[in-house]
Amino acid sequence: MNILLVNPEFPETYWSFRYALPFEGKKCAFPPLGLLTVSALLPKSWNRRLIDLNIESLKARDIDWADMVFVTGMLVQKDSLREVVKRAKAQGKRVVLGGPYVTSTREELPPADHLFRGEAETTLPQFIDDLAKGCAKAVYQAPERPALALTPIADFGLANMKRYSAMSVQYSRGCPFSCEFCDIIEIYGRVPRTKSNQQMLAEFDALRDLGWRGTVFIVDDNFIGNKKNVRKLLPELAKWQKQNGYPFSLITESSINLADDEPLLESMRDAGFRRVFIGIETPVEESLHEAQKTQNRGNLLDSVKTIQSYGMEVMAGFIVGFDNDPEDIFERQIDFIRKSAIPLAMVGLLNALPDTQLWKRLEREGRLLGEDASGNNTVCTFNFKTRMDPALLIQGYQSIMRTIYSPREYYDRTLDSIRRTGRQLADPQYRNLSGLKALTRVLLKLGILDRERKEFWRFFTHVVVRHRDKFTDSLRLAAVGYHFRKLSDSYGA
Ligand code: B12
Ligand code: SF4
Repeated sequence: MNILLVNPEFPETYWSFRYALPFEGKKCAFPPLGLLTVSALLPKSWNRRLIDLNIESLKARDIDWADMVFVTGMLVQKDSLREVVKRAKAQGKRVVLGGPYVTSTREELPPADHLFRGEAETTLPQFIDDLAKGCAKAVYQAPERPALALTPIADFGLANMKRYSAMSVQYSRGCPFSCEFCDIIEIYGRVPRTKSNQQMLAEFDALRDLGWRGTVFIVDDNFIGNKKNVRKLLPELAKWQKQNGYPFSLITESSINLADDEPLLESMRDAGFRRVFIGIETPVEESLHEAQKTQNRGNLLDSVKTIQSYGMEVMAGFIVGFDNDPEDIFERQIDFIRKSAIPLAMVGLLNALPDTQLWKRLEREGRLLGEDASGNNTVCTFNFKTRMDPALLIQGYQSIMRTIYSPREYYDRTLDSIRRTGRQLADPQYRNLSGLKALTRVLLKLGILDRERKEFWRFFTHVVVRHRDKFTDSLRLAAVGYHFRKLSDSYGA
């Protein structure tokens, strides 16, 4: 049996890092872990190949080779996903669809042969059984969410590792909080399930054995969702990192209450966590209350500072468009972002994702505009009637983007972040030749060709004089800042 696993194309968003990746000589930020996991659930005797449309194109002969085509996707990938299904069907192939889009959408799906809603750890083995008996079903939905003890080590070797800037592993699924706009809790549940320490160490071993060195993204919805287990895992990770010479620089996502637990922060630092993404959303208390984001309480700026003081760069999500947003929301967001020293501030417009609490409330209030959200919250569209005039919201949103990614603002914020995070281990991937190439590309593009080169040299000089230990990290941040600036420009901000 030949299985072709296809990851559809992403549009340009913050997370595509499309303008930053060429500096590193990479094509895509992260591999599609869902598909690599699905691959590991298939019988060992089956042949499999991965085509990630974010690094290569799908050719007719790739489809020809396959007996079945497995496609994944998020909402933002739906156009590309539809195209892949169309092509595979046109070539007469059996098509299997799964992933977050298929799981959560209410839209009509393309004509696949088999749909997998939810996680596949129990349903895929069932499908393989049914297929052998000639009675495979059209839709598979597990009666309950699977224990992660059933999740095999992903087939990392299937991915062309050289083309990605980071590798991904997953420790837990689900989040204990109940933010109104969030679809994580609808898809993956409110009881965080974790892998065992042995499973995690085996995944780290697997990546090390495949030769991976550099960034590893622990792609949890909320890494500290199950604090009891995380506390037991971290010392083991720290030990592993030390024994292996710190090959991985870790990134993850967490709720902001991480700042209230300094022993946990200390363990994360020791285990090699260098960046953490946090959903801050807004500095406006009434809007946080509306979003049921109860964990974002107290002085959020102080919480960010505490996390940074443990050597972790804070990245964060921000949202405008809540019913309770005051007229000066845009200035308040800019002010917060400036004071927080968060270089990568991902600001988006509120969108109602299918089946979320927000979606249900807006439906009750008759405010839905009848379209699924695009999934891309940086595109200036709404799928519900906003309280604030939509034109004002878009204008304000663009003014935030224009301000926070203007080179002076961005570099100042980045220098503040560098100061606050203090001395840390260097990112391993920059110790080699590819680091040298990246440096040349950054100097050429940002230091010579770019119209904002004066600001770059001001930043660069500061780094060389005062923060030489953060040199490679600074180059990464300069490249990412360029990506955000280009993106803001392309949105007309
Ligand atoms: C890592 C991650 C990313 C990474 C990249 C992931 C990648 N390359 O695929 C980055 C950071 C780039 C990213 C970006 C975004 N992401 Co994201 N991301 C995640 C996260 C946290 C983990 C994904 C992962 O690897 N999971 C681990 C695997 C094992 O789980 P899985 O993919 O669900 O796969 C299982 C099942 O779904 C199923 N399955 C999956 N595919 C298939 C296929 C077949 C054929 C079968 C049978 C089964 C199957 O089997 C697997 C095992 O059970 C998820 C949340 C989550 N918990 O999954 C959000 C999530 C997928 N992202 C989401 C969103 C909204 C985004 C962004 C749009 C955010 C934004 N506003 O910009 C961007 C868009 C990307 C872009 N470039 O433009 C949403 C998607 C919502 C939706 N309904 O589609 C999620 C669910 C989280 C959320 N609510 O924010 N993301
Ligand atoms: S903390 Fe994050 S993952 Fe958890 S419910 Fe809120 S938005 Fe969703």
